[in-house]
Amino acid sequence: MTTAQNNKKNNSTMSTNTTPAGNCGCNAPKPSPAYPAQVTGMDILARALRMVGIDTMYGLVGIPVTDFSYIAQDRGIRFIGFRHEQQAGMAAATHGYLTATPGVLLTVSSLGFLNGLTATANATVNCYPMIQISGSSVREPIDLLQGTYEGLDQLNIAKPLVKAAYRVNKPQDIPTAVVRAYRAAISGRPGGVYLDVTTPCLGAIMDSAEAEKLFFEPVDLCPAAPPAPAAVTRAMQLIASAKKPAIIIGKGAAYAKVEDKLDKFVKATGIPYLPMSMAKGVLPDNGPLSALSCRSTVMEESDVVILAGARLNWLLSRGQGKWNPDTKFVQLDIEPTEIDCNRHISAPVIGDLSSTLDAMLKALPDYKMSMDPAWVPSLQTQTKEKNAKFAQRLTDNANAQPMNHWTALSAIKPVLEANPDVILVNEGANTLDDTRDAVDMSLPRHRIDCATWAIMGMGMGSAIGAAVATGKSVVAIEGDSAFGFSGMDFSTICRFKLPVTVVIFNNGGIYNGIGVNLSGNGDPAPTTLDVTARYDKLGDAFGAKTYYVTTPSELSAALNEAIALRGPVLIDVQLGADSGKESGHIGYLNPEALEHITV
Ligand code: ADP
Ligand code: TPW
Ligand code: MG
Repeated sequence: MTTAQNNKKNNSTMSTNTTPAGNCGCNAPKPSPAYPAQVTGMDILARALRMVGIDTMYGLVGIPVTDFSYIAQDRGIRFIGFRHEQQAGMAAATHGYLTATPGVLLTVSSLGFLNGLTATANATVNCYPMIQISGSSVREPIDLLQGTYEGLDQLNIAKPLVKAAYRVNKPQDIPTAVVRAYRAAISGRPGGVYLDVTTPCLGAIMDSAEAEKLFFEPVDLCPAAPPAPAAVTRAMQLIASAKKPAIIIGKGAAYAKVEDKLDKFVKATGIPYLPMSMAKGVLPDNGPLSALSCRSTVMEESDVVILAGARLNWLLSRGQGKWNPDTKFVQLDIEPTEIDCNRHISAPVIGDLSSTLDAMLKALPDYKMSMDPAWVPSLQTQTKEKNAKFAQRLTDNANAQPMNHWTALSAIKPVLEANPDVILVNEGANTLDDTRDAVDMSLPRHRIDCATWAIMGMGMGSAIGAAVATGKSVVAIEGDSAFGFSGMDFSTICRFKLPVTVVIFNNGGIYNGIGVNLSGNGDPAPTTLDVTARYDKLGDAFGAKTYYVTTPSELSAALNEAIALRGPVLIDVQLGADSGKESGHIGYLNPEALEHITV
């Protein structure tokens, strides 16, 4: 009998009591007095997680967390087992982003911990709330470097990469540790939290009656953080004085679920908006006040820009470059240290966006806007022109053979726009940029991509997290290189029979498949993959419905069928190897030295 089975038999006391928090959903009968009155740290951990409302865990198990995963599953925590910890972490992060509660990742010690930590670090950078729980080995030989099993000083390695890191050494501390990790993940600016649980702590035994006293009902796990009234007044005065104002909506606004409040504010003031990539759809991309196609004009001409849950980071040229040096910024953010980090912010408003927008909406009747009446019409005219040009580009490429990115997207765009409730996951270089530009979003939190770090290798994990957290259909549009980072976890989509369609744009490489090996030694060029690879056969191996498509009409039919199927589907889209260009070439730093590079 495994420890987990043993546990199930002997230690039911913890799982059968009603919970103080009342939100764990365990409605089992009262414990029988015949049960041995002892529990392990693993029981306590499972119970503590349920008490704060955790109902799903993503992970990959082994020593020392296997038994814990069985216990947690038994106690009503859905366990989604992955093939690689990084992907389980991406799933947990996406779960956190979409639900505004921490996603949970479970890893084993040493390499499993490190594999998962990449995703927890990425979650921290992106302000997604998640908790990585990792088993760790016995501490004493780790600290003395005595070569213990999977010995690694995990807590200290995690610290610089996460929002907060804790270690729990004894079962008595587990409920407190879980609540602290939870609060750290979602309070203020959300982020990744590391919770180290040592093997002795997991395996320790306590009397149930004593353990029962450890649990408490945490009050207000994510408190509102209303802004200071003076900050709201300062911001409103500046906004009311603006001739050419604009709102930049970031994924912080998507996370905060403030679409209705933003909509009210935009409608009441008439101020146009511009979404960042993952904020597409918070307000409709093609709404009358959308300035999505006028990014340069906003940067060059707006006199007052409101940043709503968006950082002035590299994705907004750090407020430099094209930006008008006279533009004044209002920044609505929960994180005070974000203010002035790249550019002077005239009116910072620190608070949670929901409270902040409430305060701004309440103040609005006291102000009269001074917007130039020609500003919005000029953006609308420009939008029409830009969109017509863009549509022409899609039409011009619609029948190209072999297909290029635009051909494929001319087929995909109408299908996705006719299914607005499908969540779109997207990574790659050209595959990312072109899909983002081509597909209009009309619902919030329906676009998840490689985001702030522009990392490859979020695709399968994020698609799984999105499908599990929402129950919605997901379409992941992946470059062939991007897919390679997480491809094996397509099998996880299949094992859990998730409604996820993976569309792979195969142009045979990173950026494209026509790189040239300058040495002539016969090896592939650094950017070259395999344009003849049949990714659909990988899907066949795991029982997915698969398609190999070479024309836009095949692609459109396949995608429609796939979405209707609501199960695992892989569509291998054959592009030409010459489709796509290198992005972010650093040749401008030294044009002469790098001009011979052929990608
Ligand atoms: P994008 O990439 O879409 O521009 P960023 O990730 O750069 O978005 O910025 C998101 C911002 O939103 C962060 O500065 C973060 O502090 C902020 N944020 C996150 N949650 C909230 C919230 N509930 N209220 C206000 N600001 C928030
Ligand atoms: C973790 C560098 C940026 S974009 C990209 C790589 C490897 C792949 C682009 O090729 P793909 O798309 O996906 O086939 P397409 O349509 O342009 O051909 N390692 C990590 N992150 C990043 N960003 C890279 C490498 C990179
Ligand atoms: Mg490619």
